[in-house]
Amino acid sequence: MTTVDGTGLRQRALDALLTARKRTSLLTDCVDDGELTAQHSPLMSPLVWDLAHISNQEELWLWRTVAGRAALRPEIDSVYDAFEHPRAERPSLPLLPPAEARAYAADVRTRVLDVLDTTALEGRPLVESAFAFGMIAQHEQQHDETMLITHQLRKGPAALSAPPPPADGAGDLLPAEVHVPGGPFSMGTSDEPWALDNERPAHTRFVPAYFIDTVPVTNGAYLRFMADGGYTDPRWWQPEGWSQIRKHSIAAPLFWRQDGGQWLRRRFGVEEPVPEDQPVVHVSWYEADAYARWAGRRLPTEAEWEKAARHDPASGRSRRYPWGDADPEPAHANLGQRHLSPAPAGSYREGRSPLGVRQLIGDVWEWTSSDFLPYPGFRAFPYKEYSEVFFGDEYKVLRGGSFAVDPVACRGTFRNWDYPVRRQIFSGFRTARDAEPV
Ligand code: AVJ
Ligand code: FE
Repeated sequence: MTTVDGTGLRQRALDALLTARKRTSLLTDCVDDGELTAQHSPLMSPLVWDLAHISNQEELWLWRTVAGRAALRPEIDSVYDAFEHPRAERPSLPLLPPAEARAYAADVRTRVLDVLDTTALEGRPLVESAFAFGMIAQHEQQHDETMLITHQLRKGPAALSAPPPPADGAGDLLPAEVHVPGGPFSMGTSDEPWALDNERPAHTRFVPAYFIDTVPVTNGAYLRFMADGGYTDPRWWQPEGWSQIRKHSIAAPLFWRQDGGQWLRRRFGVEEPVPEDQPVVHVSWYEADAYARWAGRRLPTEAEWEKAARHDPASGRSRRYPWGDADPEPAHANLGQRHLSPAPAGSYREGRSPLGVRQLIGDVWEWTSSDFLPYPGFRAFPYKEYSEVFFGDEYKVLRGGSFAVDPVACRGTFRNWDYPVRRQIFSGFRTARDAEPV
């Protein structure tokens, strides 16, 4: 990566914390106290829970653990422990009211900036390369994405707005798929300073040759699946996915509605015709899997996704991003909630991989066929509840990040996971197929 000394990482940590807080404020200042404390969906916490949980984690890791100071409000820890209370229960907890949550957040942050200023960034794994600060900035950004999902689920007029994404490159004539040669590549990382435990360590994977879609599957393509009876033919569906769509009468992506002959979607309080050129979003793993089978294809494995995103055939090296090792700039990818939708398929020419695959980073999270499992040599760090307790066959891996992901929480190695039934998340997909052996 870009070489950064201790000072550089301290500055980077400061920037990341400030950027995250700006976004947290944007997401929580645009609605009134009633909306902050309401539960907009049983799938989500009240926004005011996320707000105080962000600061409780910051206090726990940076104030108490890194600085070794006493708990500021030990009595609230259990309320903000995500494992003690499922989301559906959180509205009935004794939550800090909005003004108190904001005061707590400001107090923790003032103390933490002092800790960042005065802590030697060496000697302990937690502070090496400012890791704990980077981890907490990523945690806040992840909850900001969660809060954006809550905004999407919330009823009523729009509270957020943003300009539409640019469509540069969307007019380019592109092949439908790209061939990725078979062979080994380096998956995961051992030297990305703020990579989380589940991205580590770097290890060699052999991946047979395959083809992968140049761009994510679009709404237009998905509409063809729907028009072809995709939701009414059990041949395309895993049994659990078929039961889910039957039980809940699912026949389109979440937030879509048919009006006469036209499909509309609700997006952050505004209804609009479904844009055919944009990647489909708000589909479950089962929907993605069914579409792929209908198309005579399959979802890529996690290793295939990462090889397409990071492998540089010229050097044989794995890079940090599809475009190289440079940190994401606005021209590379639709990240950071600069826009409130994916960009048209083909956009972000500058973000393409050496083999020409586009939009691997940003726009929509991409479902892969893989279960969320540890890499060989995995070690939980700094706590088992970030990744380890989720390993197994219950969760599917998503890659690449969405328009709602900040660059600090997104890279070629970053792994997200969720239940295969989930569709309120900013999830889309691309498809793949085996290449015939030569
Ligand atoms: C990695 C997005 C699945 O939101 O459940 C936030 C991130 N972990 N607080 C989640 C996380 C603890 C996590 N995901
Ligand atoms: Fe959390």
